This record gives sequence, structure tokens and C-alpha cells, in this order.
Amino acid sequence: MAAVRQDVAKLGSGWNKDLLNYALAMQAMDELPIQDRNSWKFLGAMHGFHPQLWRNEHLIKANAPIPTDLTNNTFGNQCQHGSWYFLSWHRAYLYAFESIVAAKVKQLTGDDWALPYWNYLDSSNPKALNLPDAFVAKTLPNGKPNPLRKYPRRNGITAIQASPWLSLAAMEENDFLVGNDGSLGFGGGISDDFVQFEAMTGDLESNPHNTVHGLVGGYMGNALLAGLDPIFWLHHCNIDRLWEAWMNTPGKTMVRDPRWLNGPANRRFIMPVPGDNAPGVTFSGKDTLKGGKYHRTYDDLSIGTGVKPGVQAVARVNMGSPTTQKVQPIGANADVVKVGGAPVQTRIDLEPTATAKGMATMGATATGQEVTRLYLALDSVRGSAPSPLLHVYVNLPPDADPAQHPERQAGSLTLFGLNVASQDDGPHAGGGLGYTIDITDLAQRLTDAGDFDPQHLRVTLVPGEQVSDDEPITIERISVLKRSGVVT
Ligand SMILES: [Cu+2]
Repeated sequence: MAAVRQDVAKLGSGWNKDLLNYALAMQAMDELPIQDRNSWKFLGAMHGFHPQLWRNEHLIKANAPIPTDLTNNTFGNQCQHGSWYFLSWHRAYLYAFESIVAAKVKQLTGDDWALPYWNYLDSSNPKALNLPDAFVAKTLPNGKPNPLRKYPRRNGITAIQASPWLSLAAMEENDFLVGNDGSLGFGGGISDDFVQFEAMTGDLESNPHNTVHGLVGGYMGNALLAGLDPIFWLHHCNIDRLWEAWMNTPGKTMVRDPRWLNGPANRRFIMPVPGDNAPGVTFSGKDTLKGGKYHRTYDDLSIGTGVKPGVQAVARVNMGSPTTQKVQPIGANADVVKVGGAPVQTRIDLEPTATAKGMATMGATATGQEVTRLYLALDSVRGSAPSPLLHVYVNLPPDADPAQHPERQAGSLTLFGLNVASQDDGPHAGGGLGYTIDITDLAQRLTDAGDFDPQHLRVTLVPGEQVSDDEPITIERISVLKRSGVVT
């Protein structure tokens, strides 16, 4: 899936293309029979299903046959609550749903589609608590009834209520689970077996997850119906993003218990895939973590999450004695770069195998493992000003304003003494100065954002004070260095 998951508030007001496509796909899927594993009702029933309740709600006909895969302990009634499987199960559920909707959108309109998230605790957005316009509009742009508000909510609400019990306090907890049973902590209590509603609810599940379900109300307030409300998926997408933000924040400890990674012990979790009744895909917790088949990335992990992830994404470890460590260049740009009054971009061609290997060992923490860090090296920097300021960015999106992308900034260098080092008659004979910037964390962030190509790196140099067309600086060469050692 190529498209990135974005904040629904940033997609535009009213019937923006993504929400219109969502509505069109939802309508088409809602018309499919529940026997179809790509139907809206089948997907909803995977969360919770109760034949009599569904008949009472006129979701299925009184005499209609019930698909066996909803009642035989495979697809139906799978949602995991009150245990450490809450986040991992719902992550895969979102992924499967998103793939199926995206396939339908593609078929109907040719567009790419990604599931947006409802960032209801974004304090920078005064309308954060509003349900997005498209979920409350009476009609589609063509005047037909709006499928995104088809299923009932609390008295026609247009916004969830600001309440003291809706908060991001969960994000302050540092441990996924605490205690022998995991009764405390971020992620929920330990459960060896498959249990739809276990006993110990984790912090994030309790609030804001449960709180938002209750505030929206109606079907959202009932686990046996919740998956039918299209807003359910945007809510859960934000919960999933909060978990991702939490895992990417320094000082947080994610569970590594094999029972979580490989469980549950007595029944396999299973998700459908696009395409009628293709066999499902089984999975466990490990498949939902970075590198797993159900892991997805987000446009942002900071806004409305209460944490600042990625500040120190890659652990600092002791890499062995300096004499046993190796530093080797794995790529460089081709030409001298001159920076005047405007930003300049240069491309570094990387040696792909060495780069990929370096990336793979960057996060190593176990004693005896090979471990790597990456650096950007600026050689023979020259200029005539005494302490010019140079901002260095990596892989900025095309035409982006660097100031809007602090997450892509490798560093800012104050080139103190540059005037002296650059004098032809000086002690350095004008050789200029050299700098290195540790880009390990940045490379990890780029990888997480799906924007690290092991073949190239784009470096953008943005002039700060004392850099202008009249007083430019030149950089002889920019390269990437790989430092490797062994964790001790
Ligand atoms: Cu939920």
C-alpha cells in the first residue's frame, strides 16, 4: 500500500476526495451479502456478532442463513479487549479493512486510498472533537443519502463532548505491562488464550479508546455493532497511531514476551484479504510490529499524541573499543556544492548493499551483535564569514519548505572560524573545515516513513545567517559514513 495514513482534518473540509471515496466504497460494500468476506457487514461482524441482535436491528433478515465462518471460531467475533492483544489484533483488523476498502476505491474510481485517522486530541485544532463534516452531512454531493451516517449515533451528534475523562494520560505510562498478570500498564493484561473480552484493560484501551466509543454512542457504544459505523475505523486508526507513537518514544518498553509475540495459544487470529472469499491470513503479535506484514506508517506521530517520538529512536550502545570500530564511506556526492542566498540540493549515491546492511544493524542492543551508526560528512567547507550558519536536511519532499520539516533536519552547523580556516595564506592553507553529523536517528525516521532509499540520499543545504550570494560557502564533498562495531 503506497498511500500514507493522514489526519482526516488535513484532507480538506466537506466532501474531500478521500472521504467521498470512502463513502462510495462503503456504500458498495454495504450492498454485498454478509456471506462475502469483503462486505461491510462481514467486516463489522468480525469485531462482534450476535445473530438475534443483528436481526432485531434489521442488519440481517430473520430467515437468512448465517455464514459459518462467523460462528465457527474463525473470522467472527474476534475483537480482543481487556488484554494485551487489544492493540495488535485491532492493528491487523485495520490493515485488512483498509486493504479491502482501498481495492474497492481503486475499482470504483482508480484512486489510491489510505485510512485516515481522527485526531480528536489535537490541541492545535479547535475543531478536533468534531466528527469530520462528511460523517454528519445529510447527503452525498449527488444528493443521495450519506452512507457515512447510515448507522445510528447518540442523538445526531456532530462533535464528541470535551470531557475531563477524555485524555492522553495513557501516553505517559512507560511500560506496556507491569506485574505478573500485566494488570497495570499501557497495553492490557496477559492472556495466553483467545478471549474476546478478558479482564484487564490497558491504559490506552481504557482512555481515549473506550471513552470515544461511549461519547459517539449508538452503534459505536456497543462492541457487537461498533464496526458498522464508518467512524469506528478512523477512531481506531488514531488509537493505532497512538500505540505507534508510544513505541517510538524513548523510554517506553514494549512487551517481548513470546506468548504475546506468537499467541494466542488456543486459536489463530485471522483476517480477510481483498477478493471475494479468498482464504484469510493468520497472524500473531509479531506480525504487527515494525517489519511485520501488518505494520503501517503514519504521516505524523507527534501532533495530538502527547509524546515526542523519534527524538532518540535508535538506542546508544557501547560499540567496543575505538580501535576495533570501523568507519567507511558508503557514498558521496559528485560535485562541489556552493551555497549562497538560497537552499541547494545535492544527491549522494550510496552503495546499496553496505547501506542496507548498515540500516539493518543500526538498532542492535544485544551484547556481541554487530551495530552501526550513520553519519553525514561535510569535507573542506570554505567561506569568508567568521561564523556562518548552515542548516542540513535529508530527503526533503520535492519543493517542500524546510522549516515545515524539522523531522528531516540532520542538523545545523555554526561554522565558527570558517574565515580563518579558509584563508589561502593561513596555517591550514585554505583547506577549510570538516564536519560530521550523526544521522542514525534520522535514517531510522526516514525508514519508518518509507522514505529511505538505500541507493540515494538527497541533502539540502539551507543558508542561515552570514550566508548570502555575496558571502557564499562551498563544500568540497558530502559523503555518508558507516561506523560499525560490536555491542559490548
Ligand atoms: Cu474500539
